[in-house]
Amino acid sequence: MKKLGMGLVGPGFIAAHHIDAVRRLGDVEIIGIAGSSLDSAKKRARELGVARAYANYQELLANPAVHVVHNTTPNHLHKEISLAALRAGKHVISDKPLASSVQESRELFEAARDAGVANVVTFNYRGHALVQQARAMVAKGKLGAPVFIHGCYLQDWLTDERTYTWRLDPKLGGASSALGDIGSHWCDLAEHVTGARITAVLADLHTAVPVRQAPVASAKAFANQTKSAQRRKVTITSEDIASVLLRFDNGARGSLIVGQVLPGHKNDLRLEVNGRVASLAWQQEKPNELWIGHHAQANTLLTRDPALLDTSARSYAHLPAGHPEAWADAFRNLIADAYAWIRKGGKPETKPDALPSFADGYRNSLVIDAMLRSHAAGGVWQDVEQHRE
Ligand code: SOE
Repeated sequence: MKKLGMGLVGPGFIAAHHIDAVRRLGDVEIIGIAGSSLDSAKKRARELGVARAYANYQELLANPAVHVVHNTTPNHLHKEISLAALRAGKHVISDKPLASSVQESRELFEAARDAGVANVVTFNYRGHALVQQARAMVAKGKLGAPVFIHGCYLQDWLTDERTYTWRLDPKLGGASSALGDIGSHWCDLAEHVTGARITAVLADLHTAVPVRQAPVASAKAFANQTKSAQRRKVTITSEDIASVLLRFDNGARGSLIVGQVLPGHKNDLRLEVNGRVASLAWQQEKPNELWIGHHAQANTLLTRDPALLDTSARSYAHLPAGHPEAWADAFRNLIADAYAWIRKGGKPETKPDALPSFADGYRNSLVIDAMLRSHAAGGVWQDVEQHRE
């Protein structure tokens, strides 16, 4: 089988995981990395054992050996680079959120549709075997009709006011910070697992740390920045905590809390679905367990075991029970689905069911936008603009 060539633009925190996931596939050649300068690209290429470094994304796109572009740049660069890659006829795997605004996301969705290539947005939590199990259970009616869909995505890496990230700058991160960065994951996951669409939201956003002492040098997510000597004062306008009420198109109600300044919560993403017959709950920090709740019989805890999973979820589990699989494995599953789609030509009809596309990224940005509008209107219900291809 002919090897596909991949190139990556944006050598930050997540780049290593894209490269690692692609390496685990075995049949993809890593051609090179582009950064904002040749130096930064060279440094990252050396660290990750990648042969070539490019001074800019244009040079990488000009290489015909690159068939697939992974866009791992900060949000404000997503549109420009993904569009250029699509126009160059490349398949594109973009980090989430798809872009900085609804308009940009729409443009990208339309450009990808018109280009007829594979287009993927990394809502990677879909790649967990027990997430796929949960989705299969809801689809097969094991829970009865879902009535309450709720959860959280809580982190603490922005707790210290001496920590700063481009995600907090609306010009670089987009209008929303915590909601766009991690609330977006939860909304995608809730809709993916339940098959229900969020139709209306009521949101209350807040900036708990309104002034930060930012290190002069920019840093990667989760990096310890407290030791930096040179600092500048930055006023923060985007939210670091949010509470949202939700209504779904199947009549279900729900709620979501999101925050990135919450001591003790590292990457605490939880989703619970209560149906009329049974409930389920999944936590990304305990990804090998699925809680299944009953009213008139004992609750159960399903341990990830390929033999016990729905056939649709089995291919997302690789190790026997008792050998935990986690974040990197789920990320690899998403990338594996992406390349399976690419090998089939990237046409909509061959997209693997669990794989999030630019259409999902666009839809997700409509949901986050409704939350921002709800808050800006003083906390009133806002409809989510509904979009289907
Ligand atoms: C930082 O909040 C971050 O790396 C997000 O950007 C990722 O999407 C999330 O999965 C983990 O946390």
